[in-house]
Amino acid sequence: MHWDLFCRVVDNFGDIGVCWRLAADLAARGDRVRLWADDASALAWIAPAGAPGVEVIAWPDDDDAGSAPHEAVIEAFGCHLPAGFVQRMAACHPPPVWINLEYLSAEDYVERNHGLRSPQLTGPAQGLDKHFFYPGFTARTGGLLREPDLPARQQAFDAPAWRRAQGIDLSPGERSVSLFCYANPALPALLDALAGAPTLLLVTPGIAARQVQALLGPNARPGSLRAHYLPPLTQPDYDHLLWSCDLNLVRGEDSFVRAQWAGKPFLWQIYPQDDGAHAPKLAAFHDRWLAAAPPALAAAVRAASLAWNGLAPEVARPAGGAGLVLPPLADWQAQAKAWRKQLGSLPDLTTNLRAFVREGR
Ligand code: TRH
Repeated sequence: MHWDLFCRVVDNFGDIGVCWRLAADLAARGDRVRLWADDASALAWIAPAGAPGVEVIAWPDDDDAGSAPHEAVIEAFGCHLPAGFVQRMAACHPPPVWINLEYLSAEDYVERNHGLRSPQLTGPAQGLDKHFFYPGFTARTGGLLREPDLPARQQAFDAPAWRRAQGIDLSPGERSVSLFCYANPALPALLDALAGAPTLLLVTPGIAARQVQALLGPNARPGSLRAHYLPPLTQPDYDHLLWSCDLNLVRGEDSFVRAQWAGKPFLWQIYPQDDGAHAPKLAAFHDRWLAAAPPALAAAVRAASLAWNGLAPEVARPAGGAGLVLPPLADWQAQAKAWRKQLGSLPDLTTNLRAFVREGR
């Protein structure tokens, strides 16, 4: 199969990160992908070597004479395709299967809307159908990106060797925690919670590093917390970071999914929205994620997640406490593996997408 995948970078790295991962997964299965991106600059560190079968192309001008559309066209995250390209889609017989790949959510509307057809009634797209494709956590959604060889790669992974190769020196008895976050007022509380045991904090570059440096400063905090500042990692090496750690702090969409495939305890900082829409989105994920966990653990993880996202009810703050209490990692580890097993029983997103297009032709 041949795909046109369109990506506009809104901000941060998830739009291009998700689109790259999808393009590389399609190509690894023998397909060919044209990835049209308005800003592919982050691929220089996310995927410096590129991938066979993926052609990265600058976003076309609306009126360009442009390429003939392939049999499947993905409009990622509602990025609005160039009008000239849509006109050429409408002139194809049969027209391409046109898919709007939506943002990931655990909310109920996803199952209701997944796969819906949207007839286009006006403009250059008149007569075409667009289909909504929702990633998700259940069999009635499009599923999650998961490469077929992921479990084998995880099985073969040698964490100490990888850390040595990265120049990460973990002391005996020290736990390792990765940090990838937005600006987060709960970071001091997290550092306080981590300082309770010997901890090496592996800090990703950018906003996470700036916050930790400001908080730890030259006189590292009392207690047993120390920081190691990472360079930008490739996507495979970011996976290796998640697999090597005892606890992962992730954000956005793609790292959030990768933390779940890592099968390690994690806290997700959801992309904050001014209208507060992120709160019910986080709650919906908690409900699915923790449904099968022991009730006491579920309550502790939910409380820590709400605190990390600045959504804990004030009354929940321990009197005089840091306001963020981490559950015992051993109990949490069992829940993380059980959740990964549950997700792993579902077809992955790329498998579902390819089947959807085959049925639509
Ligand atoms: O960067 P993000 O916050 O992106 C977000 C989300 O996509 C969110 O849905 C969207 O609304 C918002 O942008 C605009 O987080 P995310 O989704 O985890 O994307 C980061 C990507 O960068 C992911 O593919 C992992 C990758 N990455 C690396 O490859 N190496 C690294 O060192 C790090 C820190 C990340």
